[in-house]
Amino acid sequence: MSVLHAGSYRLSLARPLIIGIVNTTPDSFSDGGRWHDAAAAIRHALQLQEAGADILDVGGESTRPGAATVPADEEIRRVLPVIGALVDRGCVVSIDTRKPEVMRAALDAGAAMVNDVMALRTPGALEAIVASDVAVCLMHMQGEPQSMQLAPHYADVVDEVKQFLHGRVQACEAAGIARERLVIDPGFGFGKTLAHNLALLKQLHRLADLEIPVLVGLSRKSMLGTLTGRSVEAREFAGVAAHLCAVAHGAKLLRVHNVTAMRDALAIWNAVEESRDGT
Ligand code: HH2
Repeated sequence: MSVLHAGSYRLSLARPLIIGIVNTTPDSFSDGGRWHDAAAAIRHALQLQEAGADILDVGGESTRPGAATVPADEEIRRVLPVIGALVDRGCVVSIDTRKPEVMRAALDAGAAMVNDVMALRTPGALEAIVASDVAVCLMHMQGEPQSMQLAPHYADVVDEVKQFLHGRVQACEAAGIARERLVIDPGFGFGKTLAHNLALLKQLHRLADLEIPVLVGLSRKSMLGTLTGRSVEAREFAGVAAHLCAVAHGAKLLRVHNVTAMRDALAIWNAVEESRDGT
């Protein structure tokens, strides 16, 4: 049974974990502006915790296609009060950032995990993590958020994503970050067409071969809108279905907006998985 090491926490992955999304941004594609004020973001995060989130992922910069970049000091100003308040209340907090300065500030404030859509490729990011004992999510992205959806191209998307993630795991291990701290993520929607996303979802078990826990984030993403015709706010059922597909193919951590819906779906999943033969 695998266990994720995240700071002082040891998180069992015997059952899939739920990561609740807490965006403190004015412009996120999914909930931009709703929790921009720190007090509102903290209230929202505590509701997600109450609903059953195992980890709260706090982000201060949108990574949606074409999003504007945010200076590090502004990102720190947005996330730090939220992280501090959640850590004080005993929550397991992840920081969603690609900037080493923001990582360091979040770790000082007690974050137990770093979720980096750049997989620690930003100069200084690996160094910011090595000295700590936090968990790290390494995500695959082709290109940069500004341009990634213009013309994504792969010869074999699953193979290329797997090779990339394997390389980043090796770089982390070589730098001294223990395997038990690592999580990998194919990065749904980050430089990928609908066909690429579907291939990755269907063949997610090929990433599980790397023997590092797999995280997926499909919540409210445009592929769900393309498949159902639903607006961003009305993609919850599709999101639950997509995340359960991912769990069936080996995903161990699910990054979602609607924790209640995911928790109910996992209650069914876990009951079926853990049921006896009926003999
Ligand atoms: N998706 C988003 C942001 N961070 N991190 C990981 N590991 N995996 C993902 O799929 C992922 C991520 C985009 O979603 P959201 O946070 O809702 O929107 P925005 O980036 O616009 O804030």
